[in-house]
Amino acid sequence: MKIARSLAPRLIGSACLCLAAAAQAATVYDESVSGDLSGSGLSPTFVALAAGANVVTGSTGRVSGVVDRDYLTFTVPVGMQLSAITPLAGTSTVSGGLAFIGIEAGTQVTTPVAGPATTLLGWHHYAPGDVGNNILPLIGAGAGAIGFSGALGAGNYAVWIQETGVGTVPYVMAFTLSPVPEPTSAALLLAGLAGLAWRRRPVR
Ligand SMILES: [Ca+2]
Repeated sequence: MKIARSLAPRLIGSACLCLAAAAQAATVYDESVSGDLSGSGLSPTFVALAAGANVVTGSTGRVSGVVDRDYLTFTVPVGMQLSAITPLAGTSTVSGGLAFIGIEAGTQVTTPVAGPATTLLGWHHYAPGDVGNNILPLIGAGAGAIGFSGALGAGNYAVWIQETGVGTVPYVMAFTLSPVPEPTSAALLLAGLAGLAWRRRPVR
């Protein structure tokens, strides 16, 4: 019994460590390993995301007049939300200018490359100054798009990344999934009281 008692906290501790490790940043797609992401908005590359920061590493830009557009799609599972999109160190743009990222609901980007943005949930022109910052709120505020605020809930999404300047530039983009926050204690209390009131109703 002594052994069991002393092991229990350690087992709980190691389980917590495992959960923490699962939430660490992980590379989920690297173009240098798995090849260029799809260049078609109608058939984006599917990328599986897990809890924590999911890092997609690729490159975009214009070479010989051809723009390497990258399209990917992913699913946010029930109980989770997309809480951040963060350009990480290693992200650059042609001459430090602006590159583009957009997101559309569903498994395709149907928005034409020349716009308008009305079918996008949002978009943002990212620059090296965005490195390390969550740009999801800026994407949600993209002009002319459907728009959103806060995190994006369970569902399918398609992302479009492009740099139209001449040259090839890398990007390292982290897509963070986090659990949908638990209801606040006040909300739980109200729900509990409502349940009590319902139970006290006379049976007819
Ligand atoms: Ca690419």
